Amino acid sequence: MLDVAPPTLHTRLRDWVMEVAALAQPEQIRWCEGSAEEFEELLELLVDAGTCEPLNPELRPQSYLVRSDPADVARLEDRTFICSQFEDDAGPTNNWREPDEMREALRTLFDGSMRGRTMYVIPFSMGPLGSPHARVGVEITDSAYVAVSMAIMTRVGRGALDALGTDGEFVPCVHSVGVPLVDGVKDTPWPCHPASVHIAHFPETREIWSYGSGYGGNAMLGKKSFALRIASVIARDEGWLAEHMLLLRLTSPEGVVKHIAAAFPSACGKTNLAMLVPTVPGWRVETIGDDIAWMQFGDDGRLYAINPEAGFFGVCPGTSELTNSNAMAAIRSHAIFTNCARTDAGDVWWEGMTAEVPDHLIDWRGKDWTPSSKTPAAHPNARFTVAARQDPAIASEWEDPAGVPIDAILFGGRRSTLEPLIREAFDWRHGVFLGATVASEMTAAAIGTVGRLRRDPFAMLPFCGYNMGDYFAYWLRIASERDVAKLPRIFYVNWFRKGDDGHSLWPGFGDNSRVLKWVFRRCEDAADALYTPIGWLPTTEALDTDGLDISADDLEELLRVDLHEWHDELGSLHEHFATFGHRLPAELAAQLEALAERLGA
Ligand code: O2Y
Ligand code: MN
Repeated sequence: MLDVAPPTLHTRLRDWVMEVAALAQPEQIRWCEGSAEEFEELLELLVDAGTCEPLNPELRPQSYLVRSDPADVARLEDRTFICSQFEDDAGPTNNWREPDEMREALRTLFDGSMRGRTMYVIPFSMGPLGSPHARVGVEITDSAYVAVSMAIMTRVGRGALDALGTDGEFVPCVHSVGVPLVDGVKDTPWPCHPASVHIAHFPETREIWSYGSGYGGNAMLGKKSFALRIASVIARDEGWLAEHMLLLRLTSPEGVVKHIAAAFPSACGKTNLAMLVPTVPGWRVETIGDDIAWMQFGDDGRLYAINPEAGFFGVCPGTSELTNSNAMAAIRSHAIFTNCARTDAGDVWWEGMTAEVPDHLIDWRGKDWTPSSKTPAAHPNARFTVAARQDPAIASEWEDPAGVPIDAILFGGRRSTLEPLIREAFDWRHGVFLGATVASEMTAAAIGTVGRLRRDPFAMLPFCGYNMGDYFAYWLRIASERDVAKLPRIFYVNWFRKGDDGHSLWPGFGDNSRVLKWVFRRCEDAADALYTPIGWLPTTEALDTDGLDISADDLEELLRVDLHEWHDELGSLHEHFATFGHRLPAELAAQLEALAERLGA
């Protein structure tokens, strides 16, 4: 095995790297430094291997298209495991595996799994370098595609090693595509081993092992695996929060700034909201983050948040100048596209990108495609990977080491019925109840039947590294341990309600700024609201609909609380809470009873 001198005196890190190398038996080890030259070199390797295809530099400078194996296209929740010592500590919403058994299985899988390949060692920081809230991880991978993706999505190299010093804590993350190059096996553009995928998390020892998939959240281990699953455990133990939330900065026409965190299940438009261009005159939205927030209480009793990531791994289909012009500007150059279609001119294309559909494309599988084709040109989970600094709406404070103070937290999901456009929780505990009951109708990005309602508490169902009942209790404890007057206000939004005939009642996108304006004014105690059994709702006058093409009937329907439908919902909520058994906090059961009482049930 070809080895180079490790660029660190951190003995534990060096020993661990050699241990993994002894197991996986790579041909060579390469420590990543995170430089531009290294990035270029890895991309060249990927082009030579047929993994990456350069796009036309005149249309999409310094950008590449990647096609994954058609069997490796999304996060795999049923192959994702929480390996806590006790099953009850993983809880009913996670796939639990006994840690020793999983270690044994992983030892077998990883034994020689990197033969004939380069083993990349990627030291990375989640959070701005120098921030007291940042944490270091080290990912070992045999995928150059993962190495370049991590270089965009995190802060890789010297800075992370310096933050570690000689004995700092790091989260070890091991990844292999699971295709050793032995016995004449020829490499493929997207090596993977779909039949044996394992994404295993060990919350007590804070380790991550991922095998068999090279795609997104399965392989870029800084993102969902570290920044959510493992970080949620670290956060619980240390008194902070690791959440599946976007972060945005909202400035009013008077120049007053508020920061909003929002948790929506996958495929509910977090990136679009984080990059929103307001239609309400005088208001401005800037992005802090589009997917993950780490939040800690400051000495002043307020909650401060950082975005631990450095890039966006955004979904392409549906992204356009109309739905997210900031994302479109961000990906104009220096972007990696995965599973998009390619135009004859050498650019990328996906469903919803332009009103006009090209006459001919090469689809995400590499096949000829025309508008009469029966399958989509781009995979529904096709993604762009791009540095956050390329977003024209990125806030100047997005890397503030201290984080930004949070004024409001939004929960939400995709529901075509029942859920009004916006409601405000009565208080923090009621807000936790709203978070605990988040539900969304499923789309292609998540596992399951499209259209079926899935409860996704706090949008953390696939990402909470411990028992969700304990997670609820942890959120509830904040109300007794903190000055509630300084806590963010909590809201629940639904952009997706439909009328009886199936038409969307709310235009969404830029017009969501109208809802943000009401949230902002509520935080100033300057907007009217109506008391209802499910929370405070805007009066129709309090919601700014100036210049909006919406009928009075549709507006009324958007804000209607149908007591019969809510009665029916109680059964589903009881069933949901029953999942958590004795770990469900009594306070949440009481919140449900109180709701039933308010509904007159
Ligand atoms: O399939 C994947 O690996 C992508 S999933 C994803 C990507 C970016 C942000 N969020 C998500 C998610 O599933 O929540
Ligand atoms: Mn997400």
